[in-house]
Amino acid sequence: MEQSNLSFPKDFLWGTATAAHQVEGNNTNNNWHIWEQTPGKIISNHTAGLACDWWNGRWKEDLTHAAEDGQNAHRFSIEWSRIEPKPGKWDEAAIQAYREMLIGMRSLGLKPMLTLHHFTDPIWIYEKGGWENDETADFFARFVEKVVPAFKDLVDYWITINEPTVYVFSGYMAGEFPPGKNDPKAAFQVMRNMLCGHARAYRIIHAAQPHAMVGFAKNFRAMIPARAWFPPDHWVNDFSFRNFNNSFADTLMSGRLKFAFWKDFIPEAIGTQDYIGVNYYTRDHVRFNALAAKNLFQERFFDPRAELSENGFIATEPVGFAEAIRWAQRYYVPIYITENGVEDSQDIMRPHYLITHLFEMWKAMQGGADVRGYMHWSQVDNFEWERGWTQRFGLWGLNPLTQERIRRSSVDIYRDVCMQNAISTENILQCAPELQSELD
Ligand code: IFM
Repeated sequence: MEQSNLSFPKDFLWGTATAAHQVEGNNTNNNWHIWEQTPGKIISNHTAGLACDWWNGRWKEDLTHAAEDGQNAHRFSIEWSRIEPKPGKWDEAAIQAYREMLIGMRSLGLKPMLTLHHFTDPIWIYEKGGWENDETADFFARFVEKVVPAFKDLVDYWITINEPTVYVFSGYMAGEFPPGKNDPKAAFQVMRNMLCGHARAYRIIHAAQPHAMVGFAKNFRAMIPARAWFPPDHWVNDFSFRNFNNSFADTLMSGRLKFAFWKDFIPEAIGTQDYIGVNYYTRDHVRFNALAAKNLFQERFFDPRAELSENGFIATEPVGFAEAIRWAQRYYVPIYITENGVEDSQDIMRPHYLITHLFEMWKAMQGGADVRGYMHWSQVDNFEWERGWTQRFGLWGLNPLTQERIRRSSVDIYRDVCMQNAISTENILQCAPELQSELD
């Protein structure tokens, strides 16, 4: 094997990603708090509780680790319900606390990437019908009008909404997120309103900060028809792919929203992404099942040959990451990988997962993909939504009872990559020796 490192462009962003509700702790004024208090909604009735205790200042410890480990960026989110606890009432102390966090990040050498909405809504929004209510896009715009002037001297990269299709599917189809519905028409309405909210936020940010980079984070689910020779597998796969992967992002190009059986035209959404954020985890095989009417006749499973994560939530499928990047190129904007990672409390598969995925990203870039940054999910174990504390995505482990941080060996591997701005031959030999033949 040639002994040269696989390097990345100068100024490439290397970081980790987190989200307010998952790390801050004591976020008791949002819809997830209500959901967590409702028995049976979260595995083992876990709650976010103190989470990683960031609201009491422990972000300093985790972000110091990140900076010491060679990272130069951090993606995080602000909690709407803290900043606007009641309609139109602003908590200036909360805004100040986020300013301190941003100043801290920058002084550690971490470029902040700020997410405005990451799954949670203030209780007052939830009580007004959440994003099913057309007014929520206006409320969101008012929130964005407030926070952009407060943070714009410290932030250049903005993410309007994290994973809108996950929010829609999990909350309005699968019933796993609040409000726990199975109502495709409501799902369509939420998607529509989130697009309007995104478009409003995009324009507000640009009016205040013309040079800003504004986008949204798309959870791309790779999927392929289980039986290439069987047309019904293609039909259900394509239907699912269009709805889950294309619906939101395509509307930002054409203004045309097509979701399930409904359509709309949202002209104000056209051209509202300066980059696309890609969150990638795994890949499904999709097959037609005449008995699965409730699931729109589709059944999903992982490739039986793929390595599965601890709880079977993720199959290691780096090829799906290559597909995600190729898919993102269709929008002709720069690409930032805003999440990628695996749940693995013992850190057994993470090193291999990490290096094989970074290798796919590097290859895609050699082929012309304009990828400008990679944020690993996550810096430290945190609260995993409906899966509670059962899944551990951190480079660093966390004992939520004692708040002790545990350094996993993946920290050193990612550190090498970030510090060298390259995947080294040693990284490959150590974590994914099978890649050697490709390099030869
Ligand atoms: O923890 C989540 C994150 O909030 C959104 N993307 C997927 C991650 C892992 O489940």
